[in-house]
Amino acid sequence: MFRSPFPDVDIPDVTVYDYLFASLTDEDADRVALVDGPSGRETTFRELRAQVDAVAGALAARGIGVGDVVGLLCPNVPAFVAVFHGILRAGATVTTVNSLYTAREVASQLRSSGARMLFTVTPLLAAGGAAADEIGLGADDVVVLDGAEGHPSLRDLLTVGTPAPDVHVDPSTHVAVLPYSSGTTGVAKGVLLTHRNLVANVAQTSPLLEMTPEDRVLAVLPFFHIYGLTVLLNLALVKRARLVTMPRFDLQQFLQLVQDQGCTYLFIAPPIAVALAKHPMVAEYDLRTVHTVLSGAAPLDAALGQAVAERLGCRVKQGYGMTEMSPVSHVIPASADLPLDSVGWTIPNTECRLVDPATGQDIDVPAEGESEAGELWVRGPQVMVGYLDNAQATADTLDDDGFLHTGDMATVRADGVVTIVDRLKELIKYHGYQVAPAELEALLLTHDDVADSAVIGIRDEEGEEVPKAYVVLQPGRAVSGDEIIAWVAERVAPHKKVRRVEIVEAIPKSSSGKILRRDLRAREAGRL
Ligand code: 4UV
Repeated sequence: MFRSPFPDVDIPDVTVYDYLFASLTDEDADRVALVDGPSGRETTFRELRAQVDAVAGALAARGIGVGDVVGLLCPNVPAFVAVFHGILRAGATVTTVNSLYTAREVASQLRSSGARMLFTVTPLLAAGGAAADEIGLGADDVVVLDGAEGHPSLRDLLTVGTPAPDVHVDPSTHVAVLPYSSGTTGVAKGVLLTHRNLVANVAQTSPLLEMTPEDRVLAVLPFFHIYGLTVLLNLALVKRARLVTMPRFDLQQFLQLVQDQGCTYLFIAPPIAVALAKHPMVAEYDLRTVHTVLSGAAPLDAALGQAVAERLGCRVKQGYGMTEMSPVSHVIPASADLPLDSVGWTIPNTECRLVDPATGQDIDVPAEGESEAGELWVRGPQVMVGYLDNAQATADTLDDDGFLHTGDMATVRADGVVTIVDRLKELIKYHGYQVAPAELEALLLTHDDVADSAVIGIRDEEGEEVPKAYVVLQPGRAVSGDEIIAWVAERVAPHKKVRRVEIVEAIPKSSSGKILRRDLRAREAGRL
């Protein structure tokens, strides 16, 4: 076992709202909290807090509070922030939904989480409205923030006038957010994250990321994903930094906003690093205000990270996390000079084990050099309570000692620096987004011509991880791989598309019927 090399930090025993807003000074209240990138519209901390309180009051007036789940299907716009924190302030739980989801996927999450209301925006109303309809929510339960015929709008909620309720919850047990993650195996499950989990992870990363009130942070990574929610949104709010929101990634708009808004701190995933390092358009903008870039959500190629640092003249660091850890467990501190292929040190208040998956034996921190690889286990105040209504998946992931088994293989150096070297679990990451093989396999089995299937992640020509399906056809059928690709694409969010299909005679399986993914991976490796 090894601990964080940093001293423990104090984790206040408060709700997320109190942590972010209770100590807001008059001076800070007049600072700009949010800038809507496309329009330039600004919201101060005072205005934001008033909106959060108003949303909480309006929800309380509708009878929404402790024990209720509310869905939030919304891109990065300032209203996301008012609504997200308003729901928490009302004592309810937010389930954040990927804004690229199809109606089928939104409905599945709303149903699983037991959502009683949905907040969305006009461009996503087709998917959100159909999903809400499917699970039996009425038009009045679907708030369309920017206004749509027949639905309440954010303006309606802000003018209800009911004061925010006095809610008393135990931050250690009360679930604040319910993001969905497939974890190490199976389909996506609700991840129970408490107020304490979220407060802890901000408090733990805060000393290492060195964000200040002078920072202008570009919010392009989605707030609905836990990386955007904790490290971007909540950290920037507590630091009283300025967040510039971007609803979707577009390189030109990204560069324009960095230049026009004087952004200083960028949170990215590796595909954005590729654009920043290689795209000719980058040279046309003045990006000199940027001092720090943090990449996470998928492995960053060290040479690529270095190229970004040199081109932008800034420091580039890497963080590692997982939805189930709220999400951060490791990060390269902003001012530390560590190899970019590492994920830095274990953050404060956190302990790790590296366990050989074959033998179950602990791998020790070596006296010098780097250890063998083992599965990374993590224990700390940021680790989830468990999965919603899924005791088995919880028991498979969280052990009796409180260690979360990440399903990632890592090494540790004598000085405690951790490097993620491989993924043991089924999960595929496409552009930093989760793709659960089990979900695609289940979907493929509903295709009339498909008898069996298995999905794994393979590397494409650019080294990008992409989902590949092995498909066994029903006898006498002759559907092509491209037809299957197109059929799946109609039913899932773009990042979950199957991008390669191979028709095979049989799927390799164990005697108990489990797909032998290792065999499929070995087969792919043999082709390289
Ligand atoms: O559950 P999830 O989608 O969660 C994330 C979280 C990413 C974060 C969190 C905090 C940061 O400071 C930060 O920089 C990034 O992505 O997916 C979890 C899985 O994604 C892989 C790994 O397999 C996790 O179990 N992953 C995430 N970050 C890295 C990574 C990384 N830096 N290197 C390699 N794999």
